[in-house]
Amino acid sequence: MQKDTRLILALDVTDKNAAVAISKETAEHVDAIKIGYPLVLGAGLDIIDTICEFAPVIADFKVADIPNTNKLICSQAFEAGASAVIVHGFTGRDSLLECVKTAQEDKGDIFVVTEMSHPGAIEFMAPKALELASLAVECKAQGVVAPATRPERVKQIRGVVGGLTIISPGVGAQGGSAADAIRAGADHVIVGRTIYNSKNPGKEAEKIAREIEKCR
Ligand code: OMP
Repeated sequence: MQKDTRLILALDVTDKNAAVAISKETAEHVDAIKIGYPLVLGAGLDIIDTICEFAPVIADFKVADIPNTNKLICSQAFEAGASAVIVHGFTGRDSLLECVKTAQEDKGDIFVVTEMSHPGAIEFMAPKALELASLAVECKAQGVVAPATRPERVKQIRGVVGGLTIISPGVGAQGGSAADAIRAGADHVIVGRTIYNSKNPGKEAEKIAREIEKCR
């Protein structure tokens, strides 16, 4: 993934035409577009290939199963055109290693969720987040997902993952700030509702990209 605008669009709309229109409007301001269950279930897996025309696609399937099932899910995502897949690490080393192996075979990347950005992540994920970050390093994942809603945690996670890529959701609608997340050590911020619910998604994406640019 290019580290150009450092902005990733979370395209959580469910309608194909809306997804294409928003991608077209925002493409010049984003480094990647993240697609998850809302859009794939609404528009079908082929939507990954359609959106690839505008930017590299990260398939956010939060893969969390036994190694063989993980392999099957990741290879479907890469075959559909995804450049990267987001997976969970809490299922353990064998499950995560299978994702990384599949990604290497398919020339893609794996991002591992550490501590999620919503309040509920404090219950079960926070106590294990640094271990999950460490597991991502040991398994040779490309990067991790860390919460923009808690920049201090992004900083701690950066301390664990060294040079791995950190992508950071929770900006805008969840209360986090793009500049704070970048200053704390995120490589890219992930923004969904603030962009796709805006009257002018292109302008909104440009505004956030400018905010990021200023804190370089
Ligand atoms: P907005 O809150 O609308 O900006 O969207 C955030 C996007 O990031 C959504 O697609 C979430 O599913 C995703 N996300 C989080 O919000 N928090 C996390 O901890 C992890 C993710 C993710 O893996 O992308």
